[in-house]
Amino acid sequence: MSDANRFFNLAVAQMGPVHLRDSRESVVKRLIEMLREAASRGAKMVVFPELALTTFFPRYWYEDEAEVNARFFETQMPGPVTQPLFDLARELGVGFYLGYAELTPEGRRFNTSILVNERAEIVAKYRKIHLPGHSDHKPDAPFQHLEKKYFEVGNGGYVVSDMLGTRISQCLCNDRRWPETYRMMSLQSARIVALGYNTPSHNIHWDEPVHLRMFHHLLSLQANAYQNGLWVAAAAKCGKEDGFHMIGGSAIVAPTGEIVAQSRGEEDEVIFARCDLEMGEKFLQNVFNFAKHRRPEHYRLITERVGAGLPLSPEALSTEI
Ligand code: ING
Repeated sequence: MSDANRFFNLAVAQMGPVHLRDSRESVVKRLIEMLREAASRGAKMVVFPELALTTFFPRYWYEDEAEVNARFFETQMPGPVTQPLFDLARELGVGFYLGYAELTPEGRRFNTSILVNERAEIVAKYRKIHLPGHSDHKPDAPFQHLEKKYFEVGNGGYVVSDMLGTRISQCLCNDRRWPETYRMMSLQSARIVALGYNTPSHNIHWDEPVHLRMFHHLLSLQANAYQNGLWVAAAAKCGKEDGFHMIGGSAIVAPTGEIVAQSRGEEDEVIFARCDLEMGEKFLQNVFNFAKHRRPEHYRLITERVGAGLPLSPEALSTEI
């Protein structure tokens, strides 16, 4: 692999809070600033957060679905407000990942992200598969987490695209906690995974110690980057949105599992790494040589069962009988 193709300059653009009162125009202005900064540092691609254009609205219960759709969802991508971001990306020759709420012409709603190449063409669209939270109103909770109310489960699977001289895939927030997400990508020979997230620091379901939010966020990125020979770039939207705090910790993680760049604060912040795309190979040729070492005949339950059930009998588990 020539040096030109071997090294990939990757940026993550963390966003500070987006408040209910913030216009999409003001948000796009912030994204453009960070795109410029990333390009000035030679980035080939910039990763923006999940639901980057609005506040994390699943924290609110709305009776009126039409109001939610009008206020928080995009019917066009790019649309009039986001077009300037695409135009600048094309001018600078920089690709990007962007998370947003998608409303289809048929009225279907998804928590969506896109991968855009250096010509500002949308190469791939991803619709979030692991939707956390609930769909019912929890009036006693300090805030809601209504992704199961406002979004459908994604219907496009995990796509890996040849773009920007390598193979890139994408997911969203809660997906990063599930090993199946990354395995689906590494079995398709992805080299880089881009993801955005909005992670409340407070757990509304039980009194989880707050330090665990950051620990589990980074653990999920590091373990799965290592176990799949992937570079993982994660962009937070964080800080206090109308008083509701979300964790920062945007990071770029190497296939070694090591964090090579991490945000310091909880405002708009660009972090950067020069990714050696050959690094993953070392692990995928040896420790995690899937073709040599994986044994799917022993993994059947992973796709056959949804929830945990009773143990299987030795006969059912045996590949001999
Ligand atoms: N947010 C959170 C996330 O997965 C969450 C929700 C936090 C679920 C912690 C479980 C534990 O990071 C989104 N948007 O998925």
